[in-house]
Amino acid sequence: MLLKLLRNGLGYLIIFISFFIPIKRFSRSADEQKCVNDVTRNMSLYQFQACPFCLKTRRAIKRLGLNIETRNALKNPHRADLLSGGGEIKVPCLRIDQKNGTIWMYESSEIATYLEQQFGESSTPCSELN
Ligand SMILES: N[C@@H](CCC(=O)N[C@@H](CS)C(=O)NCC(=O)O)C(=O)O
Repeated sequence: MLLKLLRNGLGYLIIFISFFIPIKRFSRSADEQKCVNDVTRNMSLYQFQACPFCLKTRRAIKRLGLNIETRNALKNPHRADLLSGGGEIKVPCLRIDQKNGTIWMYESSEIATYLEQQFGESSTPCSELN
């Protein structure tokens, strides 16, 4: 209980500090943004508000200008979905719904790298993929 309080307190302290650390946003044209929004409509981030790894992932999402829905994994139905779909209650987890199935991607670094490769500066423009 005390450990949980301390962990949450520390998490919120990190969120507070990060509020003062600016994020250099990646910018793209309106058409390109629309295309990216269409792609990210099939993604959602299972997370806890006060989790530092989730904060790191949310900052990566913000920096890349992505509209990815965040889902509170402390509460159902999201918690139950994460467990049944991904296999464990660990956050952050990026859910990617595709025609041929759903990918549950754990690990903040892996998620950040994936999003950077898909939507970052060196990625293939979204409009050229279709
Ligand atoms: N190496 C993982 C660490 C993730 C992690 O430890 N997440 C914690 C929350 S900060 C968690 O999900 N713990 C399970 C729980 O609290 O039930 C990452 O970078 O994503």
